[in-house]
Amino acid sequence: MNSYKEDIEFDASGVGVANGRYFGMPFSNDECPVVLVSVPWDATVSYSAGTAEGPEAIINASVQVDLYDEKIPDSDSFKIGTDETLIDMGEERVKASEYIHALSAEAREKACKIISCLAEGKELGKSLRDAQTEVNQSSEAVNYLVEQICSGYLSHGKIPGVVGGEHSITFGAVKAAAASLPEGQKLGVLQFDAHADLRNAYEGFEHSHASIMFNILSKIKDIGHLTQVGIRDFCADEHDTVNREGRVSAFTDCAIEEALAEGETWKSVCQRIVDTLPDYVYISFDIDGLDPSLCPNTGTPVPGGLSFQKAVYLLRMVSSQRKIVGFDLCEVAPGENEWDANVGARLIHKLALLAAQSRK
Ligand SMILES: [Mn+2]
Repeated sequence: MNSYKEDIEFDASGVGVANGRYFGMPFSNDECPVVLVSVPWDATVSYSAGTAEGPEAIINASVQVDLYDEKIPDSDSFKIGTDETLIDMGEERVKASEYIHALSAEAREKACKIISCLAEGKELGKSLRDAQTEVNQSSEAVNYLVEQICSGYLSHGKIPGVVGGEHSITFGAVKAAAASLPEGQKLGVLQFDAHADLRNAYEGFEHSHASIMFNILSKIKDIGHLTQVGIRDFCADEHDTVNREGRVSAFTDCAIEEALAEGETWKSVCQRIVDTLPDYVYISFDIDGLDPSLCPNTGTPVPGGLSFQKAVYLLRMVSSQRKIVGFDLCEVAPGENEWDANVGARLIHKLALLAAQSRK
């Protein structure tokens, strides 16, 4: 306990207290430069589900994260908030995250039927086509809700950090971030991912996790550039899009490893990555951009990928040279033990600290 301030209940060096908030931090969101928004949505996950349980698992794991960062003075007194937006549901008011979780379960059930029908090579009948429309509508409802929540924090000068959920949860957050920029500025999106996510709809879902970057580029105004890092699983069409669309730079896992093998330093590669980005940057971190040993239960793991420290080194460089407007961490799926959520909690802590540093 801080002896000089008896009234402070929170001790950053002590054992975290599970209170349903990220890192067990008891502060009101007004006091926090960064507010984390849980979005437990995983309706369109194609391979294995579970990311809807990501935010809660990360909250539980986050209480054991050490809040001191050796590179940032006062990092252990840094305050991070937890969104607790309530929405009206007729008579009662429910937390936005609980509403999204329920909507996700409903949409997921429909999506599973559609995905297994398609996997058998069959055409969708009328009822499944209707179900597809409903899943797309639920996706839009979630996108809108996330956009509204993030816009609220942005308008109060805060940095929203969205915790997913599948990768489609990025849409509303990026839309809000792009709309918050000063006149004439364009948003850069820095994407850590094993996948390019540039498909034009996937399995019939317009807001599929596999289409998120396609949707951001085609449906959101004022996106200046998309820079992808760690990409190692993509189709020919997506590769084509990267080459054709002048706003995309892909630092594939293969290209990065090749550069390092031939003697380029990671510092130099990171500088090339940062140089592609405009002043204002949104960071979208799909956990599968990391080595799968750090996220064994994520939906679509791929061998290769960044180490934790390499990713953090790049985040430090971006945050020292650009302004971070918002960020997300998605595709964390808890397994039988706490490992995936533990890595996720540590990553979200670095993202929050460094985003705030970038605005100083
Ligand atoms: Mn992704």
